[in-house]
Amino acid sequence: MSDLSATDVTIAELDAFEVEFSRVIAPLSDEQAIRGAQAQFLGKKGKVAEAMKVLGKLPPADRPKVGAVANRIKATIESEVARRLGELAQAAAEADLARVVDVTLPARPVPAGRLHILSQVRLEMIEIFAELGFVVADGPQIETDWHNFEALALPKDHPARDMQDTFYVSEDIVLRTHTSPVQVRTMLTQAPPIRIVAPGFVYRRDDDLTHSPMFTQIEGLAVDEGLSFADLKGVLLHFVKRFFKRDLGIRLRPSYFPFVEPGAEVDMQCVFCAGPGSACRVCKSTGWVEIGGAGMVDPDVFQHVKIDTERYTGFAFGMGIERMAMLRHDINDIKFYYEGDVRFLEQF
Ligand code: 2NM
Repeated sequence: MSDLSATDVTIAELDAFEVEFSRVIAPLSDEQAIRGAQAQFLGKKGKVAEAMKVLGKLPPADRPKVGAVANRIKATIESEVARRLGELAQAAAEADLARVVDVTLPARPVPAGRLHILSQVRLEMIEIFAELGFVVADGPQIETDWHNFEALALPKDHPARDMQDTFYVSEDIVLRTHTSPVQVRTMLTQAPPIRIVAPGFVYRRDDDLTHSPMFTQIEGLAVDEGLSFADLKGVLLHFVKRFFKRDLGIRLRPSYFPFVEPGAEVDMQCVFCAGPGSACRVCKSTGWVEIGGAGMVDPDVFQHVKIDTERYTGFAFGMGIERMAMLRHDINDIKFYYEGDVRFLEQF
């Protein structure tokens, strides 16, 4: 042992502080105690300072080496103090948070939105017609009298104008009573062959249990060479089977629409009952329910939009989206569509 120099002894002593300090600080768990331990080693009268008092007695050449060891020990102790104080602060913050927020609670459910049932049904209807080559056409809801009536062979004095009580914006401007003006605009701007569906809001001065002043329609139009009533029936039959996912039949009853000739009302077999004989509120036990109107475009309409009546024929049809959604989802009152009651809406 006698060959250990004073320098070696001092360095060994300083090195021992590092181990000693970690033993001292390990069980401490409050800031004051940790600061105390720090002072005990690094303070003015601390262990490191005490050990360094011998520095003046060591050979001058050894002093930088001893100083470097002392600095290393100081740095180690300081960083250990900082690390432990950081841990304490973090634990305190977490404890604080836990008092206010129970982080183990399950998250509050975020209510998922969805498309309105009328939008869902509209998109499904569009999809089915798209499979048959129809594309969506769009137009203004505030229309000229000409696009909504005149071009559809409904002059101002025509009695059929009463069929659709109209909201007038001014003498020549109306809220469209059907989406047919979209067909008119398409025929004015596109050459046949035409295959379009026009979905959207329409307006009529009606307001009772089965009528709303604003409702949604989808109308279809095909114009080409050689189109016949059979093509119309084929499109409607395909639509009904696809939409209701059942092998239902349709029938076309002669009826009057001013812009088609011949015109027909479209019935389909009742989705709710087994036909005549069973007491059914939907079809009144006839086995058939009306779903819309249709017909061959009247040559008068083609003349208004300058389509060659010698070359082209066309068929058109129209359905109410509210009605199709009612039949599809067993909804029995149109008011549900417009009330915005989530108990209704979230069923779909
Ligand atoms: C219906 C019924 C019958 C129809 C006719 C036309 C047009 F513009 F081509 F003349 N568009 N829509 C039509 C025909 C609509 O809805 C009940």
